[in-house]
Amino acid sequence: MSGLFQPYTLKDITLRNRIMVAPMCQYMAHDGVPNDWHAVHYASLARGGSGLVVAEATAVSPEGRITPNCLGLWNDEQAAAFSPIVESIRKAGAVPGIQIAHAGRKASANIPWEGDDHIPATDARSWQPIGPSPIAFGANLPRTPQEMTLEDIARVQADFVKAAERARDVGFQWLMLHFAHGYLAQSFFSEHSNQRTDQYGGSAENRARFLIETLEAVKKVWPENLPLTARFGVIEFDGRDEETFKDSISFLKKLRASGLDFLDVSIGFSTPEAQIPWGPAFMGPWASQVGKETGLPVSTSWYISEGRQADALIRTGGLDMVSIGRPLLADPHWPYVAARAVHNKEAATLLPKPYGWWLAKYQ
Ligand code: FMN
Repeated sequence: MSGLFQPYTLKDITLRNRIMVAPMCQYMAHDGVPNDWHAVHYASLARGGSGLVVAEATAVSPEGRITPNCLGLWNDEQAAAFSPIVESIRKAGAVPGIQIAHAGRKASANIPWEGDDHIPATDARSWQPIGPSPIAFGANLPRTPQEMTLEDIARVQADFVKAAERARDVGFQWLMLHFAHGYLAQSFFSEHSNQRTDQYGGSAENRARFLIETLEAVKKVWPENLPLTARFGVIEFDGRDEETFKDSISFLKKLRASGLDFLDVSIGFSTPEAQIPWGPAFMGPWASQVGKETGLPVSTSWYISEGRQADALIRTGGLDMVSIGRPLLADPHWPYVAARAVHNKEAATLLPKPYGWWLAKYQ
């Protein structure tokens, strides 16, 4: 049975272990362009020993950013600035991945440590968020999105395709479509945010249409030999999970048939009223169930913080990978610490020689 430190192969890509750096927004970009912050951040994470480094939610268009300081991949300047970052991730032995995203009705917000709320419409830094229906998220994000026309839908899908092409050309080898967390794609799937009466709303099948079409369009440009993956919120913790989960499974089976290779299982975050049972690895059983019912390889994140716990999730918990967020912010060398915890004799080889050689010599 595979453990956390066994390599993982998907299509032509082999990861040195089952640890994915979860995408984590840094809110440090200007005009969507990566800079020295991102260069150091991603190189450090890759040097820390993770198998896969997924760059944060990167907007496919200016209006698709969560905040004015989010990364983007809608122009050549942004793509060129990603190039050395991709190279540094590869040099450190990790596979470079990227999450491409559109924030939908949650767009045009202040960065978390400056309010985490919608920028008022009267502020020159703000822009008009769009969504499937004119329904606001509420709470800290009260702005009502502009309902997308069919032309808007086609344009955003084309933006996803163009961003995927740039990601491909710049050397990313693992693409993650952001279909989760209440952003645009998830908001098409959820009845909390989608009350359309056309072919993109109503039945679960119609609410899945935007996501399936987007994947199918991206698949046409993404290399066949590289993983085409997504992150999707399979439930909302809103009291209607049985029905939502059933709809999610039917949708994911279709997405798999359309070419999805791997799913990072997450939460919908479509309503501020959700009652989420935060706790150690609490999404593990849901992800395992998704894997069993759809046949997709899966990962999940949320409060997976210990090496032995992560190893058990791979060995017996039904996961193919773990997606680690905050523990890697606390310590980019978390994979080394986790390897020590599971008594992996090769732990120090996860780190570059200037670190690992000494740790192996004097442990
Ligand atoms: N999830 C995404 O899908 N895309 C993001 O860009 C993203 N940005 C995040 C930024 C920060 C600073 C944090 C803490 C989380 C973010 N998340 C994002 C969620 C993480 O990917 C991850 O799922 C979450 O932190 C739970 O995992 P953890 O308990 O290991 O931190």
